[in-house]
Amino acid sequence: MEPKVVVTQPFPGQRPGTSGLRKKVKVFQEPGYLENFVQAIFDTQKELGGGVLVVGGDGRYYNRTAIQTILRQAAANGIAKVLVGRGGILSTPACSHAIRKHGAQGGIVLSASHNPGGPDEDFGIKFNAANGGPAPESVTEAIYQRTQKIDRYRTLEAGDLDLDHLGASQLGKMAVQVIDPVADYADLMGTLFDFEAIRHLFAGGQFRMKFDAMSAVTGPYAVEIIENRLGAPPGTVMNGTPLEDFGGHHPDPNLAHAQELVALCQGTEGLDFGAASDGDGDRNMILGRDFFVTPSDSLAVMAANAHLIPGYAEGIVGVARSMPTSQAADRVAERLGIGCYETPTGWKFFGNLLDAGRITLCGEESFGSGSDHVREKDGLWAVLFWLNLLAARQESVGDIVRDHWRRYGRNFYTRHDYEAVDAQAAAGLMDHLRVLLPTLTGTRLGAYKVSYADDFAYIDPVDASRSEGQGIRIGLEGGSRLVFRLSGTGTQGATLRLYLESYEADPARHDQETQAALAPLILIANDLAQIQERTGRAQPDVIT
Ligand code: VG1
Ligand code: CO
Repeated sequence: MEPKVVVTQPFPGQRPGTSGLRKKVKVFQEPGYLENFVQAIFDTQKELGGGVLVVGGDGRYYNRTAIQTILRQAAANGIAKVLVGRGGILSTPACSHAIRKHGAQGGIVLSASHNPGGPDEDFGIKFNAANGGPAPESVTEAIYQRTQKIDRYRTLEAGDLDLDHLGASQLGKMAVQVIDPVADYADLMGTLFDFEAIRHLFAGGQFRMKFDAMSAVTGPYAVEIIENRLGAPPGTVMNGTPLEDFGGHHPDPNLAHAQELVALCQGTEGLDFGAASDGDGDRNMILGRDFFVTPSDSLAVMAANAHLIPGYAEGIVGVARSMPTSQAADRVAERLGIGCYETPTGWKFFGNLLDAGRITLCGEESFGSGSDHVREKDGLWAVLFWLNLLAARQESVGDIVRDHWRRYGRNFYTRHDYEAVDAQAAAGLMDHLRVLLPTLTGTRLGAYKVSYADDFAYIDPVDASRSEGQGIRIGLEGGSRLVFRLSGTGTQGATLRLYLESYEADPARHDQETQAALAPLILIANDLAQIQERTGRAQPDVIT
């Protein structure tokens, strides 16, 4: 096993987006593409030398190949030990937990999350720091800068390692340990939630639920936790076998992509509880019978009810939400008298707040929620939180949320995505809005007066780092908002995201249909941003 140095050339545009570097598999297959990025991680993250690294992915196409490449490079770059999930599998939250539990210096997560998988679909790579969380912008920027200058990478002349059996082996001077991807994570969940109460809920035989793993990484985790440890009937977990192409679907837990599950929750025979997670296991969708819990509401309900969950019984210190997430959680934080933070999109911005003990819970509108138990959002954690809540309150999902609205008011919320639009047209649309911004405050948009309009910039309260250009925010009187931003996870053209929110205090008006309630704002937003003229699209591709 000889170390070797391979001469290489930079690839333009290896800049990580909202959550790591995501490209088509075909791009990652170009000779040197993955290797360059991995070498840039080792070149810039010096503490990995002589240290421990965790590696795992969501099992999508190219996962195994990429892991073997990374192992050879790690060995040639002086990493002392790599922990890798069996079969190359680690959900994103389980990877975060493994980094923290083993005191590793970092981790490499292989996933394109909710994007489709397969030879013609997407792949991704992300570096997580020693706190278990996605690297902060300073680190991702340093890695990117290195990729643009790189001229050689180190690897080892060696064959593939067996990743399918637990145990230790050696690659050159580096130790490799294949670890159980599920056990530690399942144990952690057992420390946070009242498993006894949830077991009781299932044992009663009345309560019916399904968890849709969407043929992605959470299948084995959900079977172990929900069926084996909590005693839900076999078959509670659907699509539970991870497939390299996720069965040809988008492993994206929302009303558009999890239709099979949505249908099972409808009507008088509908399930009491339906839940789903995404490709890498960090997202969640929560459904009751004929009831969809928006992720923004889910965060607010969790914050308001955290004291009912053993892991949070002593109360929560604060909450954070990404900027486009609805302001429902803010109202709970205000009433509890705890800290409340608005961060840019992407989990990396929660890391400092969690590390500094300023927040306990955080979430995003994009079906992500989590807590200080790891440093990633966590799909199954959210599902177990809701199960624990249902067991504790003995009420339906819908009743719990409607009760929440009565207490706090309802934030109607929707996101409209225009996918794969022309990148220049999308950039032009954002520029157009930026030009308008300074003229908007104090004027009227339809029936609404504009209270503020800005391009969101964030100063991290812990380390004072500054992030600019994080999306256009237009706040309207009465708590309504319009938010526009471009996705940082797509692999084709640009994706425009339009986020809309309005606030309704009157319980008599809480039962309106969401799109209808937001219709006036939808019109204003389309008009203001000239969406149809500029993108050629009359309708969004996905509404969540
Ligand atoms: C999207 C979501 C964002 C999320 C990110 C990663 O980013 O909007 O909230 O953090 O995906 O999610 P964007 O830039 O496309 O809007 V996932 O489940 O990678 O890890
Ligand atoms: Co994900």
